[in-house]
Amino acid sequence: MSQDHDKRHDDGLAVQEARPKTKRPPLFKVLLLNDDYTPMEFVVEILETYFSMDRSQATQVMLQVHTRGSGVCGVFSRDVAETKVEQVNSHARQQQHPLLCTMEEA
Ligand code: TYC
Repeated sequence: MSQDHDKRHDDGLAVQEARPKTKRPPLFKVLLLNDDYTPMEFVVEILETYFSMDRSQATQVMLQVHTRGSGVCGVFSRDVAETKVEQVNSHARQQQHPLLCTMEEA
């Protein structure tokens, strides 16, 4: 029998177990983009409805998008971010607003 794996003839070396190589799944920022036509009130309602913001938070984020060009609605797992983007864009299109929602890795 090989002595390499025989614990009775162990040479005293401790062997470090390999760390399980798991990576935390990436997170995604969901962003709203500014445009010249979507009414401010519609954007505020989007932020309340799909991102659970109260009116004052929603108004702040809407104004950030309006003045800076874009703003973060929230940070989510890939699946949740994709669903929010889809829901917001489809709702905006139904109401014939050009509002764009997008996502990027956080
Ligand atoms: N710029 C738009 C307006 O003046 C308002 C607006 C805000 C549009 C945020 C899009 O994501 C947006 N009516």
